Amino acid sequence: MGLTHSASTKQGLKDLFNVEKLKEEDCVIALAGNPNTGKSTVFNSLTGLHQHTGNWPGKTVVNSQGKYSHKDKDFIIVDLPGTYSLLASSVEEVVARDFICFGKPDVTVVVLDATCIERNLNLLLQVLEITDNVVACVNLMDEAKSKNIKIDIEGLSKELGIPVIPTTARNNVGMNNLKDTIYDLCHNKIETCPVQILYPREITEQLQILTPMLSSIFMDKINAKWLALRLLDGDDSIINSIGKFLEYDLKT
Ligand SMILES: Nc1nc2c(ncn2[C@@H]2O[C@H](COP(=O)(O)OP(=O)(O)OP(=O)(O)O)[C@@H](O)[C@H]2O)c(=O)[nH]1
Ligand SMILES: [Mg+2]
Repeated sequence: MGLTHSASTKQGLKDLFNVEKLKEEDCVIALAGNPNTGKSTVFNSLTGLHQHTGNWPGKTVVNSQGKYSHKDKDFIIVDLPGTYSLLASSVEEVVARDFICFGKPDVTVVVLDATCIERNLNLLLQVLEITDNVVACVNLMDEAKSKNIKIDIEGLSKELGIPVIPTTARNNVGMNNLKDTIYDLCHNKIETCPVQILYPREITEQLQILTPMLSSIFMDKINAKWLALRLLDGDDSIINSIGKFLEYDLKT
């Protein structure tokens, strides 16, 4: 079966994710993160009252979307459910994964809790397997400061190969910097070079076979290496989502 549908198009976003672009050049931003890291606070700080809440199509999970303008551009931001991973073991994880993977947001912001950053890196590294266009927002910087936790923001940014922005969203601190960085990434004014995760030899060998095969089927519709990893992991839910969003049956 051919690939007939692109979720990243204006109509695809509307039909599959209920995300409506007013103009083709509007930028779509996904906001991901572990539960309770301040995603909704970041979302509220960016969008003010320009937001609305519904459900994800076919799911009972809340879908909050908002809008903001920065410089000369309009941004649509989607507050994803809080998840510890994207391995699709809960409906929230499926929703977050499917949006990042098939909704093709222009930028994904991963909100991290500055007081327990290591625990939060698991999700961030999973997002970096799917997309290069990522900003890490290290939130709760005030809490970290009061606990005497120091974070080497520049060092983290170098290690991860993406921009890292410190924020205290509750007090609107760092938000302009975050908006500037999202803007720059959306408009190719900065490039990322995400850290590459090294897998054991057996997996690397399998990846070398599977990735080019998947790449030739799906082209740039999905990150082929990430898909190969999910298939090697025996993740059935990705096969279902490929059927739903890319109209391709991987079982036959
Ligand atoms: N001290 C401090 N508290 C914050 C900051 N940002 C958010 N909070 C607080 O952290 C708590 C959780 O914030 P939310 O924005 O609801 O977090 P969330 O990630 O959306 O949570 P879930 O949607 O449940 O995953 C709230 O009490 C916020 O007021 C911050 O920068 N500093
Ligand atoms: Mg929230």
